[in-house]
Amino acid sequence: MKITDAKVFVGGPAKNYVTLKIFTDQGVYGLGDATLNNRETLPAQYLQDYLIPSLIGMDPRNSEDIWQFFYRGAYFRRGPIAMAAFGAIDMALWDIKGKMAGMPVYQLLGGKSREGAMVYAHATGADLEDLMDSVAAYIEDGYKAVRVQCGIPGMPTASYAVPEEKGDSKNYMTNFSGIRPKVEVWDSDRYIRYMPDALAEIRDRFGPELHILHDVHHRLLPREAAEFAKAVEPIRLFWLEDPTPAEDQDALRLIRQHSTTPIAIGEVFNSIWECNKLIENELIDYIRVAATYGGGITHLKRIVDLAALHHVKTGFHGAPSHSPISMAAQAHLNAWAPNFGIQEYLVLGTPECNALFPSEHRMENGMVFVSEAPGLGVDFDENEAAQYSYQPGSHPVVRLQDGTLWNY
Ligand code: GCO
Ligand code: MG
Repeated sequence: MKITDAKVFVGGPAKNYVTLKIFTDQGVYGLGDATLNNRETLPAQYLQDYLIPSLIGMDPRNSEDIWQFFYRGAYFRRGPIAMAAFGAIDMALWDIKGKMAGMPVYQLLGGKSREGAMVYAHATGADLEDLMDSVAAYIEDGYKAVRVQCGIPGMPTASYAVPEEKGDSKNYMTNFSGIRPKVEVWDSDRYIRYMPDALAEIRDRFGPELHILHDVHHRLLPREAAEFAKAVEPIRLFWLEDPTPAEDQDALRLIRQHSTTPIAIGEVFNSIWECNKLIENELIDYIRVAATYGGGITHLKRIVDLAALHHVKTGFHGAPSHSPISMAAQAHLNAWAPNFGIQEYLVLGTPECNALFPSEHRMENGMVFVSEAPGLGVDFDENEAAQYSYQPGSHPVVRLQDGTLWNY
């Protein structure tokens, strides 16, 4: 069996999805997602210029060897661009493998460990009152877990994942359009003084059953993060996400020494080498690496297996920039993983998105039910794709009030 061709498409409804389609001499094709949010043209170019020429002629069934060929063959290893490109190839090869075997990918990983996988939605609001309405709406829809973010009184600008205007909450998406970054102004002290009480009010209003998650988005210093994690301990969060930037892994030790609040980290990691120490030292509770820029199913499975040895559960990144293809790859891992924790899930299902990526996966009552179709269980409509093209976008940058640049 041989790979005969591969094509890359960039674009989509309101998002630049990077979709890879690998063709074979047996008529079976595979799909992969290489969407690196706001840097989409780079993995696309990497695939086109460097990887696809070598891929043609290879036996698609040898997905492990092909992964090693590109990873080791790059010499300059890792990084989000390369790992997104390898990840897309890897997902497409698992898709082909499943289609050839006549089995959904989760069967090839070891079968189902559960029927449905719990997901969390993003509740948000310009203020706490709006956030409460947003949480209530998700509970009404059957969600068992919600991530909560809201505006902080006196904060100079709206900050991460928070709308500027009241009333703009459920299904709010950060607007990344335009190539020049928008500037947010941040004040950690204000945040630390306000947010623990706000989280306590949410717990009081919705009771002990709701799984409450909160994302600090890398904004705090280690000592501040330890103070914050300790202050929110009585609220019993499901997790506290990215309390500090993850480059300094010892920072997590300080947080651990001061609090038992569960910690989730890893959405910006690209490989096992960025989280093996955090996992082995049991400094985190949930690992958030995504199939998209974490090298696909082959590499993410290695991380999941290591995590399982250290009581670390999965909580894969699932921001709306991931296309339904990588969300499907993660749905298969979630169905299998003995140490599954939760899946981040944002409403992708606009009619335009469903038309571009017809999918067999089902979302019901805050749970994802994995597709039983052979392969990944998602298709890609090239006719639909023809109407879309790349639209430039950028993440905001963050400054402190005196102008100092901070972490987005
Ligand atoms: C999350 C993330 C995202 C990121 C986004 C950047 O927890 O979902 O923090 O919202 O900000 O993926 O592209
Ligand atoms: Mg996050």
